[in-house]
Amino acid sequence: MPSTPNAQSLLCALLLIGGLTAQSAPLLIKIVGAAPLTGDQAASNIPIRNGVVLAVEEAAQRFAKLGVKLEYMNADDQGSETVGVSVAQRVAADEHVLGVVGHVNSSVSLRAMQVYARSNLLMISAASTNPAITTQGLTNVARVCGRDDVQGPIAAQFVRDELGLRRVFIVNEGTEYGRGLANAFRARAVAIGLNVVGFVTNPDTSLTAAKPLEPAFWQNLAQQIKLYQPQAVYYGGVDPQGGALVKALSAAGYGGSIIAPDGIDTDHFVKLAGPAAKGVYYTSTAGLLSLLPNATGFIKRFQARFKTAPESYSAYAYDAANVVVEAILSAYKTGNKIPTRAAVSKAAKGTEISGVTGRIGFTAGGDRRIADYFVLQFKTATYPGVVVRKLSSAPPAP
Ligand code: ABU
Repeated sequence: MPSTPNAQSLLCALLLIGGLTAQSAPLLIKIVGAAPLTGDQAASNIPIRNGVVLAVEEAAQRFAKLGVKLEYMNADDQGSETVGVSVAQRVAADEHVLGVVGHVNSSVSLRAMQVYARSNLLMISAASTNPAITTQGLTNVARVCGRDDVQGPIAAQFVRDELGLRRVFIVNEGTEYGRGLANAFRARAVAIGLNVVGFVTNPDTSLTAAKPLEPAFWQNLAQQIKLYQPQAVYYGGVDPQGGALVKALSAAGYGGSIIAPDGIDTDHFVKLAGPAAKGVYYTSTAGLLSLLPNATGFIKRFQARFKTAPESYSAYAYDAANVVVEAILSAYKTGNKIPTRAAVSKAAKGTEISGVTGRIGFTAGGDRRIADYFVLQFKTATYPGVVVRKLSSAPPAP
């Protein structure tokens, strides 16, 4: 027969367990960096992820004073919608996670944010620019970058007003991001009298390294584009396909202008396009770090930590992570109480910080109240380009 512990020994055991728990398991909070960290977009997203790592490491001391261990957690979505959803499910299932900085690809953010919404887990993207991220009224979602319904029209306006061109050919990678930008560019282009001579959507919407498009696809496309004699080609998409397109256009002897969005605001694009990157224009919702008044210290600390220079969106990821940090701290009311995810999401929408990228505060939908937009050009085949235009804008009215 099993022996029955008496009340005194049971109490001792409970006290021992309680004591051990308090000593060996400090309260733990995790902040996640979600981005493509492997695959063909990894090179352009590791600098973004590192912005989150730096912010979390710097904030750890503030949490330690509260008896809380703050930890960074990686979430590699590979730039894939399906991987992104399963990664989001894993992240949401970890009760220690109180905030996600990410994702980067809008098509991934759009799906992952629905998973996070089920537990009201905060997601702040540094770089997902598709409008639908913040127009759905989710209380757990925000971003520190601008939007494609501003970015796309700016490019069309630039082509007409600054480059003085009329005949444009539009290509896009087929994702919500690329297609959305192409449509936004086309709508403004038509409205201001540009002649859209062609519009091609990539038939393969996979962005994963598992299914890269063959160089022949781009070579054929470049030849076809030339037949339409455009004065400008607008590309909506990210750098793997943008690099291939720009290279193919150059090889085909295309001599007109090329303009693309922030998906090519990466050193990786320049490496992929090679000498053909020279002269390419791009819009971005991320400013040049060298022009940001508060960036000097950030650049030094980033360089010291990762032995490489930050890219434009690294600073936005750093700021997004700091918004998460401030939201958790403000929701962390008293004592050893870990705030709920709902409390953190609510606090984030009301958080205001003076970040590396400027003043950050949010609309009810989660957009940055005032976002910056830039037109840049790779004057040489080196990253980053130089700013040729800048403007600031509130998000379009709902
Ligand atoms: N905005 C650059 C990252 C790509 C995307 O939004 O899908």
